[in-house]
Amino acid sequence: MSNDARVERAYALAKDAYAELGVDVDRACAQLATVPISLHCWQGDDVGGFERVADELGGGLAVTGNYPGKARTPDELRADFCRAVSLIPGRHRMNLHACYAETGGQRVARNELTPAHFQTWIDWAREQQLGMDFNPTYFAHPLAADGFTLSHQDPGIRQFWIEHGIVCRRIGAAIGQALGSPCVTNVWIPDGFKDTPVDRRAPRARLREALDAIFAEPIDPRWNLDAVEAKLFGIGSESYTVGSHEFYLGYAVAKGKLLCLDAGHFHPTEVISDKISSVLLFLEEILLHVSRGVRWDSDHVVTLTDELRAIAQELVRDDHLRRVHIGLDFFDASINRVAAWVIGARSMLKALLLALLDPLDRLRDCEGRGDFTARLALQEDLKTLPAGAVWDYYCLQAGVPVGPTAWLNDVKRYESEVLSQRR
Ligand code: RNT
Ligand code: ZN
Repeated sequence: MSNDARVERAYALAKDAYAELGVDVDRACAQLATVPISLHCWQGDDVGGFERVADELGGGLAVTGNYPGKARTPDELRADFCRAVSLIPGRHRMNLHACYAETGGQRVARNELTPAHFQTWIDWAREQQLGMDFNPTYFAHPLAADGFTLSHQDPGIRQFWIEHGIVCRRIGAAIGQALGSPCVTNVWIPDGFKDTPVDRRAPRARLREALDAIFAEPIDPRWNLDAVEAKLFGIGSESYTVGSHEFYLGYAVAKGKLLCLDAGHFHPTEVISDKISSVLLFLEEILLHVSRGVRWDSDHVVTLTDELRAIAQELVRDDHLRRVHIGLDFFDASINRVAAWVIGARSMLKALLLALLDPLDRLRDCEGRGDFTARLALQEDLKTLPAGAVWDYYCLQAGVPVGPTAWLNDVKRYESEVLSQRR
C-alpha cells in the first residue's frame, strides 16, 4: 500500500471512531486550517538581530548552545524561515523584533526607525502570504545595559525608550496596513532588580507614565494592536520586575490593551491555561507567547505537553480563537534552529487539533449532570483515540511531509546543503 493510501485508510477509521462520539473530524480539520500561528523570527539566530550595537543580549535573556548554521543575514533568516514554514501545515505569521531592521549598513538609532527599515520584510511577507507581528527591542543595547529602560530613573534614557515605543507602533501600523491584517505590537521590557528594592512603587509609576506616552497617538486597530507582556523574574532581575503580572493586567484592563501571557513567565506551579478564561472576561483580545518553562528557563522549544493541550482546550472550548493571538516564544541554539521552529509550531497545531477533536457536548453533559466519574473516564479514554491518523491526513491535505520523520529528512537535507556551508 502506498503511504498516502495508508494515511487515508487510517483517517477513515479514525473518522468513524470520532463520529461514534459525535465529533465531526472534517469540520475540526477545516477549523484548524483557519488558525494562524505567529512564528518568532528570533529562534532563527539566537535573538541576535542585525544591529550589533551591544556585545551582550542582556535583559536577562539567555540562549545556550552553538549548533552550527545560524542565520547571519536577513536573507539567510528569511530563507530558513521559509524552509520551516514549508513544513508546517496552514497559513501563518512571522513575528519580527525591531533589532532585525535593515538599514543598508547605516547605523539607525532605535528611536529613529521607520517603516522603510522594514520594507524588505514587508514585501517578503506579502510574497510569502504571511501576516506579520512586531516588537520594540528593549534589550541588547547600551541604554539598556543597566537593566532599566522605560522605568529608568534618568528621564533622558526613559525618553529614548518611549520614542522607540512610539516609532515601533507606527511601524506595526505600516505592516498591518501593507499586509491587510492587524499587526500585534508587543511591549516587553526587562526592567528589574537583582536584589530587594527599597522602592517598588516609583519604577512602576514611571512605567505607567511611559506606556501612556507611547500609546498616546491613536492608531487604527485594523492595522496595529498594542500588547503588553509581564514576567515574574529574569536572570539578573530575580527579586523584582517592574512589569509584573498585576501591573500589566491592571494596565491592560484600564487602557483596553492586549495582555500578553507568556507560558514561561509565571511561578512554575502557575499555568496560563487557567488564566485565559479569567482575563478574557475583562479584555477583548489577548496575545499568547507559547513557550515552555524548564526550571529557571522560560524559553524551551514548545512540545505537546499537558499544559500546551490545556491552553488549546481553553481557546477551543470557549470559542476564543478569534480573540486570542497565538505567538510562539522560545530560543534554543543547541539543536537545528529550523527544526526547532517546526517542532514548536507543529506541537501547537497538534494541541489545537486534539482540542478540536474533543466531544465537547458529551464532556459538558457529564459535568452538567455532576457525573465526575464519567467526566474523568471520558477525559482519560480520549487520550488514546486515533488523533495521530487525523493529524497525518491533515498534513497530507496541506501538502507538507507526513509521518514521524519525513519533515526532518527535509530539514537534514537543508542542513547539509545550506546551513553547513555557513562558516
Ligand atoms: C522575554 C519575553 C519576550 C522575549 C522576546 C525576544 O522574557 O518572553 O517576549 O522572549 O521579546
Ligand atoms: Zn515572551
